[in-house]
Amino acid sequence: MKQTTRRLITSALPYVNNIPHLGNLLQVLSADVFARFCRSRGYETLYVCGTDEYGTATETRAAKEGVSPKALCDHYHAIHEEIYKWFNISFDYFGRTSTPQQTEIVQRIFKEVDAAGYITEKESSQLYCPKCQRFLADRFVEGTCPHCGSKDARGDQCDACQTLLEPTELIDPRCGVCGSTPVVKNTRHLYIDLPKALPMLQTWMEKTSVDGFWAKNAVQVTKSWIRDGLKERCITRDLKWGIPVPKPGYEDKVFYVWFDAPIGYISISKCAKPEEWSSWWHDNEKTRLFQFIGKDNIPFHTVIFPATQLASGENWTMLHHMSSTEYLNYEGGKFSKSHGIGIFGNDVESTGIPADVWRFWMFYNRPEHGDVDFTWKDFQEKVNGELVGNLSNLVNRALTFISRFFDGTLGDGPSDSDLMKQIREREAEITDLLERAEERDALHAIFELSDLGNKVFQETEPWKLRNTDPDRTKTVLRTLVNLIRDLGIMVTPYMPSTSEKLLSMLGLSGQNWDNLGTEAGNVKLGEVSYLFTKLDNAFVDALKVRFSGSQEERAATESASVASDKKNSDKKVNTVNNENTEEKSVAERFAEKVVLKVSKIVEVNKHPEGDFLYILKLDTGEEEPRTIVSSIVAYYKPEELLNKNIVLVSNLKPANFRGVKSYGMLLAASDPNAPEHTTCEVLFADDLAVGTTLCPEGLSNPEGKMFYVKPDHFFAMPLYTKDGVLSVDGKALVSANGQKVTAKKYINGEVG
Ligand code: B3M
Ligand code: ZN
Repeated sequence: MKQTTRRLITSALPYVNNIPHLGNLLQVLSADVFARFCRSRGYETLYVCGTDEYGTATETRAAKEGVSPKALCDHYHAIHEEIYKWFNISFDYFGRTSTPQQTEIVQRIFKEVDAAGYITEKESSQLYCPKCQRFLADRFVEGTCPHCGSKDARGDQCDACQTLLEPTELIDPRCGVCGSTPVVKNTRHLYIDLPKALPMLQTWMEKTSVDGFWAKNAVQVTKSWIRDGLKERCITRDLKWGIPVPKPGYEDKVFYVWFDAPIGYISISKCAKPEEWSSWWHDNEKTRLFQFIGKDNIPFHTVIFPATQLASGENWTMLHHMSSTEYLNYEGGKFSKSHGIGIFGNDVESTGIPADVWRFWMFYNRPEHGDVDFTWKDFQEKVNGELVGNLSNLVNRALTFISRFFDGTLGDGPSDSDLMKQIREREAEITDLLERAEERDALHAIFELSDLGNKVFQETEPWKLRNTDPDRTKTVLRTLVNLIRDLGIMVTPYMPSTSEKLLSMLGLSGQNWDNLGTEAGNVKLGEVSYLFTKLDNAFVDALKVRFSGSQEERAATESASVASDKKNSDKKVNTVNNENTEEKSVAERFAEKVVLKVSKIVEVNKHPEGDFLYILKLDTGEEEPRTIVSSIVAYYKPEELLNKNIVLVSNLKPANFRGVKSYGMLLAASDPNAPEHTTCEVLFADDLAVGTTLCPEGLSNPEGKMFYVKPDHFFAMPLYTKDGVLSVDGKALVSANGQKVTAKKYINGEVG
């Protein structure tokens, strides 16, 4: 049914240089469910999101890695895109904030707000690094904590004693980038006058609280912000990576990232719809703005951004529905990238668990009413209990029965009207819940309906009834077909691939929300197969270990699972290529990500703490020798290694092996058919000069490969020896003048 209002949907713009973990993924996923629901229900829908790229964090990180902020953003933006694609997020557009459109709209809004008298100026003193020639953001000043004496305190806080600090309180402060001593300097900044905007804001809020719908936490946080009194908020920063402030005297400054980020929703819409964006964003009649964020972002979306919009004097589309979730934690703690704890977007794929299963768990447990803890035990229980035991079971039992005893078709005839009435009533409730984006409750209600289907099947005992009352049997089964079809439609937003599979078993396509509760008619079943498989204990236990440790531990255990990872990655590469022929090939990705360099072993020592580990010193042709740790003691004596040339993965993320840091890994082949860790042949490259780099045949290393490749990514590459030649995905790895590396023992082997 074509709806009269339309839906403008946004999910919080993720910081570009954070790899999102499951908790961060909640927002894009939640908005995706809502967008898919809206499309199925007949709303004109625009779902936009993109990376939030400006600010101190990006600028400092880029400086530390020695690349431009733009290059850093390009790199991470691509990673985000890949992750969301894997999760099947149906953005209408996934953009970024570092665009000319963003600059234009941010500057325009600022000028309007300034002209309307909502901008003030203030002078303050701030730490300045004379060497870097820049003011230092609080958290990029380091020094000694005045309270506990910890030497690693930051300008905003001391992690050791948890005290909040002012940067000028630090003893012996140093610049977080270059280490030199900063000085105190005066600087002027611009502020947005929120107290002055308050009356406008309150008038708007009274209206939205009637028309719109805000999550409880959003209402509470916003109320307490206003009750505590709004303050003027600084909207400029002394940085280079940001949007220039178009005001005389502020040529060296840029806007604070939180001033520009929410405006990103608007500029990204402009990138998505260069012609129509303005009609989406200047319309409070027909357009409803639904925003999906985490609770820590509430005041920026309910106070500061709306105040900016109102102060600009334009008739902006304003927030209508605020869906702000609580936190998702991991096994009783926090996700931590640096400690390798928890599941991050870029390693979910390697678990081999389909995206729909992850999506199911996320929504079934969406933290709508309080914080939620991801535990592997709960994951296993919910998947096995609900997905397999409830939904998949109903579909399989009922459809297999119809296939077997009715040849896949029940013919025209009635369904059970009482039961249909019950089903329709529940569906109306589910629709209402989804209209308000109460996705968790709606999904629970969907599974309750599925449960009802199982009960009906069980109580009817069609396997007996078909002999005594075949007509009644068909009537009940037709009702179940209607119900299964409806479940197929209702899970579309949550599990799009599963929905497609389910509906195709019924021989149906092109179904949408309007079909709910109608007669499916005389369907002819296609092939019936299982929707999901059970997660067994051993599998889940292994994953739990894998995601619990430090990255170092992960790197070490991952090298043991090269073989199985490789099989997965082969599959994954094929499906990706089928879906999108423009996708980069594996060899291209390899060339882009991995640096292989011929290096000479100049020193071999046993690791004092590790029986199987050598500490090798390498000449890589660079100025400094390189240390790596290699677990090949069992296979080679020191004299068999000394002065030999090997192939080094030279940009592998450094990892600790029992206290010794390893800056890379040498390549060795093994017999793919032998048990793990029983065969090993180091790939010697004595014919190749030290410093030679290797690249897949026909490709060249794009210049400036300055990033580390993560062990997960590296070990997912299908690297092996084929007819004796070191190859990746069917392409030999060769030097610029065509030299190859060969294996003597494992002619067709695995390489890791
Ligand atoms: N980038 C914070 C975050 O990723 C911030 C959101 C911006 S929304 C306009 O959690
Ligand atoms: Zn400095």
